[in-house]
Amino acid sequence: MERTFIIVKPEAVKRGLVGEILKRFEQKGLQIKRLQMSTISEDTAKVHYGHHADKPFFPDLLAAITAGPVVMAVLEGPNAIGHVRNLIGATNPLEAKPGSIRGDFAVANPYNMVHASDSPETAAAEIARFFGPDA
Ligand code: 3AN
Repeated sequence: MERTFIIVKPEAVKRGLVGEILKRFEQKGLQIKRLQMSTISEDTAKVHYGHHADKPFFPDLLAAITAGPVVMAVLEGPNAIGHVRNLIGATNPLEAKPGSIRGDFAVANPYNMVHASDSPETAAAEIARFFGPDA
């Protein structure tokens, strides 16, 4: 069994897509183990997206992820990290295939609707960051 971490981003919450996005993970067969709605602070966003700190789009990325409430979840299942990355689609909405979440609902970065961990190491770090070290 593997666990991963996702964020339904502010633009998706605003558009009323929380249920639609969580439904896709559930109907794939992944189990929601933890779920919470909150607003990400600027300081936490800088840590979460620290690997992009030197990119020209970093300020826009911070503004987008802190723009309003998000829904975060821990999902569990066999190969959960890979399945969730497949379900959300490519980072660039233009390259995300129709049928994927980004392919169906997003047109341009940084508004690509959902974040998902991309490795076991980032999943563990992100689950601890947002749900606490004992999650
Ligand atoms: P992913 O979210 O697919 O793991 P990352 O970690 O490379 O991709 O990017 C993190 C976030 O940064 C993306 N979800 C997207 O919102 C934003 N982003 C990535 N590339 C760009 C870009 N060229 N312009 C604006 N925003 C971007």
